[in-house]
Amino acid sequence: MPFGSGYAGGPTGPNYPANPFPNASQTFSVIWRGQIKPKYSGAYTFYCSVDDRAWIFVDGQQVLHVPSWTGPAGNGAYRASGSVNLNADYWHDFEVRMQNTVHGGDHLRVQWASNQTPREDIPGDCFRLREN
Ligand SMILES: [Ca+2]
Repeated sequence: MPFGSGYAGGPTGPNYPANPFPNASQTFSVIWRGQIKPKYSGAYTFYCSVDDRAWIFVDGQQVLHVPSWTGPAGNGAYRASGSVNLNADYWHDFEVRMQNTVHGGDHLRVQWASNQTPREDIPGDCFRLREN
């Protein structure tokens, strides 16, 4: 599915995240950009809990789209990506996009797991801000 399809003015638009829903007052969108490097190479699964929508990209490829509210983090209410190969010797570009819509609450949590890494929040020493 093309990124953001079905959402008029959604995050495929050139002005994202500015004003994605111009007629709603309690909305906002956020992009977090950085890089991730796991301690062990292998196939990873990403997990996301969000209110209301999220998209996760690794090395420029969309790996997870959460199209609607999942419930709070810690409640078992995560959506999972497919398998994503990560190399422990390489900083992979990583981007999370989030939208909150008309309902007041919001939350976002992103985790990962692999055969050698129990599901966890991505550790701070495996993440850095992108330099460009
Ligand atoms: Ca919300």
